[in-house]
Amino acid sequence: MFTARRARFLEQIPGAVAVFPAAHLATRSNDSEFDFRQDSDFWYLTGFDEPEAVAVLLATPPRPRFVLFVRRRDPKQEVWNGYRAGTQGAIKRFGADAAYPIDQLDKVLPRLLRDADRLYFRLGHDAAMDRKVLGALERIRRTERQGHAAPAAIHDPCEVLHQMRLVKTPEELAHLRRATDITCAGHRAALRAARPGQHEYQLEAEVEYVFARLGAQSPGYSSIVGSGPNATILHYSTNRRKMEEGELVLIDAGAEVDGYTGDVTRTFPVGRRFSRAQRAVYAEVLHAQQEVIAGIKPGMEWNRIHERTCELLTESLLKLKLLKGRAKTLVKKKAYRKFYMHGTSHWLGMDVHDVGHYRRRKDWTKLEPGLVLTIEPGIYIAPDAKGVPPALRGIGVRIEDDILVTPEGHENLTAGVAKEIDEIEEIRGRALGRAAAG
Ligand SMILES: [Mn+2]
Repeated sequence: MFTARRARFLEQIPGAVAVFPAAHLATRSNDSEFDFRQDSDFWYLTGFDEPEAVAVLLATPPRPRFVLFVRRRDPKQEVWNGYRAGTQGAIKRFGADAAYPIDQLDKVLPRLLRDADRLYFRLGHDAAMDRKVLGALERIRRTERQGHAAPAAIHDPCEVLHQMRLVKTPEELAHLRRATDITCAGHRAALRAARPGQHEYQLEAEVEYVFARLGAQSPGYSSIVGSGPNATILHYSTNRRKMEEGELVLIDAGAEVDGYTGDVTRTFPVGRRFSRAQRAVYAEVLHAQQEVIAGIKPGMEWNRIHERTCELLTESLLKLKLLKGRAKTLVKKKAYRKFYMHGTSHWLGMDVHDVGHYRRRKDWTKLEPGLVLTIEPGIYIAPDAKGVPPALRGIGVRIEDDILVTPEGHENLTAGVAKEIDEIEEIRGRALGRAAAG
């Protein structure tokens, strides 16, 4: 899989060399570190899951090559911090044509870069690596009289690589489906587990417990569990509040499996049923989400998703008496922004906000089979919103699913979690009924 990807990448940069650094370990506090997560670009091309590594892909004569710089094996260190592949592992297990210890990078890199037409390297992403690469170029320039030349231009490899990552291969979709399946299971568990009097972090634990138990390596991003007014805070991830009967709770969480993540949001009552006001808002968001999903098919321009959502939600806000006036004028003035302030969609894959162009110059990206995107409309009414029916204040609703574009239209990868009002109330009723009985 990785060999084929590297070959496809190299075909697109004839005569050039590309350099990709691995992610670094990040300090959490004092001498302890965050769990290591490999850089997605590096991982996509190598499958190599260690820090302190650099991949060099050469599309120069005599033939395409893949060179890995890795940490030296070190039995003493490995006892403390885990196994290292070393240079032999890089060749045998990860398919490198050659491998060097990472401490040899400064010495070897000029040899790999010299005489390439162009260099593909993402400047500005990793300052230490910028210095190393620019240093290597300078050392090559000093060997001009020996007949060598430094690459004449530096390009961003992501122009090529991110367009590759945007269109998911069947292998990637298999990983992504595992991630979205586990994501759904976590949300289903939360939908059963929530109880009035519980804290948001306890519900977060229910979701993440299921993620971990089913094999997710980590959540793909910080889980959001916002109850009551917290549901109106878009990236709330403090998750410390006590949830009360009569409130809604919004959960935005995704499981990461083998480098791919789900991204799902559900909003449901902490008790058994939606209040009349909550139901009214929820029904509008659900309607918009289902309408927009129904229209997803190849050829559609990406920006139409958000435009259509804003049109639908403007009508909803008029119905809810949150806005007054003519729909057309309100859409033009973006009046919905007071209650719907984020975008409707983003690409999904190895990163929750995955890579790939949304727009190039004047042209919006057209949907095509193999793209995966979220559809996530919402309505958020601040607790202190002025000129708003009091019953609606403090209500926040978002509903989000992960959609695969198919040749025929689309497939909802996260249809496995309830979102219809009746379904949700039935699940909540059964869950709380059992709790009362048991
Ligand atoms: Mn999202």
